[in-house]
Formats: sequence, structure tokens, C-alpha cells
Amino acid sequence: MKIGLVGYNGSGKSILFQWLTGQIPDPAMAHSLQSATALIPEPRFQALIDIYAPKKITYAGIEIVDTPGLSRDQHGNATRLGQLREADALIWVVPVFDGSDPTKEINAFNDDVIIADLEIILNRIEKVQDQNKRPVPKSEHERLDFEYETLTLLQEGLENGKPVKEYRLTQEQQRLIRGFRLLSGKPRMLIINTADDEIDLEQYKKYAQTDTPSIAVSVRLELELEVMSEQDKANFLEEMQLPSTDKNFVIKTILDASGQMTFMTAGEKELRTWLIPKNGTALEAATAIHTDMAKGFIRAEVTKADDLIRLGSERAVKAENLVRREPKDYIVKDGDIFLFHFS
Ligand SMILES: Nc1nc2c(ncn2[C@@H]2O[C@H](COP(=O)(O)OP(=O)(O)OP(=O)(O)O)[C@@H](O)[C@H]2O)c(=O)[nH]1
Ligand SMILES: [Mg+2]
Repeated sequence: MKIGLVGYNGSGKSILFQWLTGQIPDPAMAHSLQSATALIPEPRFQALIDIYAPKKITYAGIEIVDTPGLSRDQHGNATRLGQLREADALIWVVPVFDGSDPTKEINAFNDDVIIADLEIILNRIEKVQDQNKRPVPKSEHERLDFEYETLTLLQEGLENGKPVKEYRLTQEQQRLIRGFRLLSGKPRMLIINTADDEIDLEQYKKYAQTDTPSIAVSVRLELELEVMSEQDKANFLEEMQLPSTDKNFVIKTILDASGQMTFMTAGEKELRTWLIPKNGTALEAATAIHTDMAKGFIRAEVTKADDLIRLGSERAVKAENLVRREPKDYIVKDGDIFLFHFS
């Protein structure tokens, strides 16, 4: 799971990268991509540690990728954005600490993304047309016609400012365009980077859209707060009458926006979280751990972390018949602890 940070020069991508991952990006590498992991918080672990006293605790993480800033004159942006084709989701960093107008920033970004995607689509249309002129079998002509139709549909939409993710494409069309890794088809969220002395973060809520969550945060302030003790931090915020944004909430929102979730495994050896796609199945969960577990899947035993925490031990949970046996197609829920039986 790779999440790309994108935005214009100086919007605060690198400082956000540092806040989320704890790694300082290397300034010598500012012209290329740099990645590090943001660990996904699991607040239930605190209570589970008391139950299992595990030797090891492992958190699933998301890979955050810092990227070189885009240019405000759009020059070269398609190429810069092209580096992010492999990303699973994009976080658009919108600066307001420098007085920028968020609406303008968001519109300019949409344009840049659409230009980058159009470039790919137009190149491909040209290739498809060339191939279709050649003497190829009838079935190949039909395939090329279908691709041409799909591509021109997207071209028309993009030229009218419609991102690829707003299309209702058939499965066949989706399969066809998957390989292009179009940027306007990727899940997206906004981080609105406010001034250090911003009192009112609520005013930025209006920039969120149905499928584009948005969080306002002064990233620089949060980084400074991190080195303080909890008490000093509370005193400082109180004195300055400033709001603070919870990093764990930001990471959870990124995870959710990117279409992923976590599940747990628990024992005395290790307490651990794992990543799977949202609404993933027990079989996908088994695959996340080991392909052998998926291949030889017999059944999953699922315990709700909240039941375990409330009752205090595995034995008590079993005595109440709260450990359920689930088949391959069981849909994983938040807070599930899995134990797999496999041959
Ligand atoms: N006031 C204020 N300044 C910030 C904030 N975030 C970043 N800055 C400043 O903006 C400048 C750029 O921040 P970076 O994180 O390097 O921005 P970037 O998006 O990585 O920049 P490029 O990599 O050059 O595109 C730095 O001088 C930061 O101190 C913020 O929340 N508030
Ligand atoms: Mg940077």
C-alpha cells in the first residue's frame, strides 16, 4: 500500500512526510521519490498487551511517498505526476498557511492530474489506431475497436474535467484501463496545511467531498508539539487557545480513504495487525499472512477484540461461546482477531 503526497512547491509535503513517518526526508534526494512507513495505530493493543503479555508487537504500516513539488505554471507537471502511477492513493497537500486560496489550489491540481491522464490516453489512442490499420485477425480488430471506444469515452470526459473515478465503467473496461494506472482514477484525500496560529480548523471542512475526505492541520505546529511532554503540550494549547489534530486520526483517515483496513492476530508470541482491502474476506486475511494459510484454509476462528477485553481472557470468551468459526468468504470486520486453521 503506497500513498503519494502531492502538491505544489512548498505546500508542506516533506514536513507532512516527517510528521507521519518520523523520518526526515533527505534534502539531497529532493528531486526523486522518498518513502517511509507510517504505522497504523491500534488503540485496542493497550488492553490486549495486559491479556497476552506478548513477546513482540507488530503494527501494519502504510508506505508514504514524498514527491518533488509541482510547478505552479504547470510546466513539467505531467512528468512529475507520472512518477506516482504506482501509488494506490494520493494525498493532495493544500497550503493555506501562506494565504493560498484552497479552491484555486484544488482546481489547479485537478487540471494537472487531468492533463497527465490525457497524455496517456491520447498516446494510447494513437497506438490503437495504428494497430487497427494493420491486417490483424477479426477478433483483434474487435478488441481494438472496444479499446478505442473506451479510450475516446475517457478522453471526452477528461477534456470536460471529469476524473476517471467518476465513471461507471463495466468490469471489462476497468480491466482494460487498469494497466494505465490513471491518476484521476485513484482514491484521493486532502490535507489542508494551515498556519501555526490558526484557531478555526472547522472552516476548512467544506473542502471535503463525498469521496475525498479532508483534514485541516498545521503540520509545522504538530511537529513542534511532538517534542513536548503531554502536560506542556496541553498547557501550551490552552494558553494559546489553539486546536490540535490527532496524528492517529489522520493515519486512520488515510487508511480508510485508500480503501484498506486492518485485522489482528494475537497470542503470547506476538500481537500483530495486518492490512487487507476493506470488506476483504477471511481468505484474503489468510493470504495477507501467508499463501500457505490461504491454500490449505480449513476455517477461521474469529474473536471480537472488545469481547476479549471485556471478559479478560481467551478462556472466558470461549466459555461464553463468543469465538465464531467462519468460512473463507466471511467478511472481515473492524476489531476482528483471527486464528486460522489450515492443512
Ligand atoms: N507557517 C507554516 N509554514 C509551514 C507549514 N508547513 C510547511 N511550512 C513551511 O513551508 C516550507 C516548505 O515546507 P516543505 O514541507 O518543505 O514543503 P514541500 O511541499 O515539501 O516543498 P517542495 O518539496 O519544495 O515542493 C518550509 O519552510 C516550512 O517550514 C505550516 O504548517 N505552517
Ligand atoms: Mg519537499
